Amino acid sequence: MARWDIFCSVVDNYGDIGVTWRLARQLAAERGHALRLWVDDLGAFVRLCPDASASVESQHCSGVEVRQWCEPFPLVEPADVVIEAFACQLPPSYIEAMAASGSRRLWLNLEYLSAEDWVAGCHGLPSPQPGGLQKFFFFPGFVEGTGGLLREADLLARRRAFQADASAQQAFLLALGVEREAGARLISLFAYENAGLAGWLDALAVAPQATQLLVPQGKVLVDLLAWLGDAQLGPGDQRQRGSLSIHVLPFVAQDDYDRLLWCCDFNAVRGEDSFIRAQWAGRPLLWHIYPQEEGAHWDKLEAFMAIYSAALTPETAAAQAALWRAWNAGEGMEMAWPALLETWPALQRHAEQWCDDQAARSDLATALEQFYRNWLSYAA
Ligand code: TRH
Repeated sequence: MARWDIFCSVVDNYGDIGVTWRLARQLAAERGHALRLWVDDLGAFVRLCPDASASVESQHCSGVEVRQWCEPFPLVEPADVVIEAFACQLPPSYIEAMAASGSRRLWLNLEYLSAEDWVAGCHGLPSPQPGGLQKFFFFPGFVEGTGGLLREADLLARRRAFQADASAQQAFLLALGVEREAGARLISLFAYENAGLAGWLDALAVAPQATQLLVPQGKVLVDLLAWLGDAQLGPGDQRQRGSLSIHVLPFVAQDDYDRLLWCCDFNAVRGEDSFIRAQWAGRPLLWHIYPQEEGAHWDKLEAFMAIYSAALTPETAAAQAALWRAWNAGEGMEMAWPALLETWPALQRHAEQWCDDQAARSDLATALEQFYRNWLSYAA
């Protein structure tokens, strides 16, 4: 058993805390490590873990010691493995304590996920730091030579059992106020503000097959309100437009969000963590990538689409690419959605196959632990 400190600075949204909270839980539950998760915005953490408190300095949640990352930073003994998530800056006093401790600490910067080619070349590279310390870059990824993806050991077994259990799904949805209509396509929608939503909703409202669209509270509600011509929408609200019924859901706990994805036939997701979880759901998906300055996110989007669609026929790959580009450009969904439906069975098969292929690789927590062991034996 080793002691691990994970530092998370919440930049915006929920991806930073979403990833680190999952990783901390997994390392504690599956590997028996002592985990401290330092978070500078407990308010964001509590959205994902509603049983927690946003106002205590220290609390234990799912086997993890969750600590408020405040200034001045308390005097603590540095852990054996120190992870700064997404290049957040560790407290200077903590770095000094690492340098002064006399024993070696593994210091890792856990990077954002990208499918771009350069990632494998940078994964694991060292970066010398003042005070004789060394930091390593750890990149998650989809291909050999990267650190893999977050995936709990029992995740796919739990997912498949839930998807095979119609009454468990029904009970779960009913608790969220959703009654599943026979023959309707169930879609979840988690996205940033998106001008392309109107075109998609237009297409869904006139489609021959009914759609139930489940929208957890969040940024995209602005565009939903504009399309509906409503002033306000909250959890539990429902609207019908043609063959489209819209259900507004509360923002649910992280494990429930997984279940929501497992229930749906199609998941629109965003950022990093929900994007990975939709892949583990084994269902077709639509990714709203986190927009970056100067359009840097487009290369990331294209890089992922290239590897995700490699095994698809050119027609299916083109339909999927057209939809993803339309969604991220914020226009053209009314054309791209009906075209995608033509490829539906192939997309469904592919989503399961992709999930299996990715699951055949080491997961991120295992890769981190392996990196630590290698580092220890190298250091010995
Ligand atoms: O919230 P995000 O947009 O986070 C983003 C990305 O991580 C991006 O890469 C980063 O640069 C930026 O933040 C700062 O999307 P993401 O990554 O999917 O995180 C959302 C988390 O919220 C995820 O862990 C799932 C969780 N969630 C719930 O727990 N309940 C819910 O109801 C919903 C909708 C999401």
